[in-house]
Amino acid sequence: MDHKEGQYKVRDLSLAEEGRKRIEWAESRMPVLMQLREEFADEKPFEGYKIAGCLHVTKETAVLIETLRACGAEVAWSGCNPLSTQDDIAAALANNGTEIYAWHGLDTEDFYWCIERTIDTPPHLTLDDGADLIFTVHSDHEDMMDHIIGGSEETTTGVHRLRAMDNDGKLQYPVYAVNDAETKWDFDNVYGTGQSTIDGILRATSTLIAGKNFVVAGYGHCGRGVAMRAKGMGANVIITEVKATAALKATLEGMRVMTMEEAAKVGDIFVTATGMKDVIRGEHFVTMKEGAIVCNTGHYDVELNLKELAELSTDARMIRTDNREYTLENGKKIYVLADGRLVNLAAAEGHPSEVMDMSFANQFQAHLALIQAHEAGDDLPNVVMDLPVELDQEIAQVKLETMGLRIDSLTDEQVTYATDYSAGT
Ligand code: RBV
Repeated sequence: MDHKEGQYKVRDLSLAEEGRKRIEWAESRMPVLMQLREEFADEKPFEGYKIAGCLHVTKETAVLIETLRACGAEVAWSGCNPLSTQDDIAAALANNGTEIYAWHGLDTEDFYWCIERTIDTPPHLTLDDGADLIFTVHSDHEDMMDHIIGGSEETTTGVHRLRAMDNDGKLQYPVYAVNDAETKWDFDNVYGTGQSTIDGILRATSTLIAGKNFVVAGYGHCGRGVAMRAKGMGANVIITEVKATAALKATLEGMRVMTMEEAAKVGDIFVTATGMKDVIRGEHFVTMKEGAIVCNTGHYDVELNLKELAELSTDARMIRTDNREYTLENGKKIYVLADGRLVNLAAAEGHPSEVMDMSFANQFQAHLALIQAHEAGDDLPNVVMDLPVELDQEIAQVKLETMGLRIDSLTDEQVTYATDYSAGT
């Protein structure tokens, strides 16, 4: 472990060069964020502000961190999941002067130790993925509230947590729900999760997807993305749901819908994407087929009840990286990937850079907006806020341009037509 008090704690600083090359690769695929870096590098709107971040330490996050720093921010960072930190990226960031506390495979105690180090000096802004940092600040650091201007949240689960805090009147500073921006959820959650989840499953198993009964629990944006990609690879996709409209959409999109009780008996590969606990539990594991592969792509490791699986098992061993083989009392073997933690980040590299480009452009803009409001003396309410919808069109427009794509604009007559309610048949 390489540790410099107050500056970094990472697994191995000698991995920095490898990490640096991967960051450069991500930069070449994140034109929107790189354009923001170029646009604001001289002005440095973040100068004088400290951002504490708690988000997966990946090559894409490194591009976000270095963009914020290039635009003047002081940054202190921790990972937001025990298995998602890429040690070479953490090393490259530490080596480049980023205050970072993150390594792959830390335990719960170390996880919160890392978060605490990022707020040893109080931040002005918090940037979360899953709300663990903002929750820590609210629970244990009441004294920092006057210092903090606002925050942002990256993911669906975190936004749910924050809305619950907001409804309870417990939120003490304004937070942008970056997840809820169209250029985030409609791309990252669908195409990002879709591809990276399959990527994680393949790296951990190298299994054939074609012809398999592929069960996806949850048909929200993430589940839909996974189902779409699995179908495209020739799987027979089965959806389990608790929400009638979501189940109906799945049916009309050509998926089979059944209960988990039924799906457990026929599935070859299972992925949970619900945000709910105990989606696959003991009663399901015992009825699964020999060799079933089970994983989760939701933010927290609560969707698979692995405690019940362990109780039903006589043996467990790592059969390959990120793949644990359980032998059940009934003699069957079940393979659990990444110990039920989000398989796309634990067993693969998370979402591709191209989609994170838009998610992180939204993060950048959220923090810029918080600072601008602060400097203008605007008193933002202590609630969960949406980013302005115009921002989605701006981000999408830049993204299209960088892809060499052009779209039409309305003629003056069309604009008039669009607002003329008297025009009918
Ligand atoms: N996520 N980040 C990455 N490559 O850095 N991949 C996925 C990456 C984020 C994604 O935005 C999602 O909302 C969150 O991880 C789930 O924790």
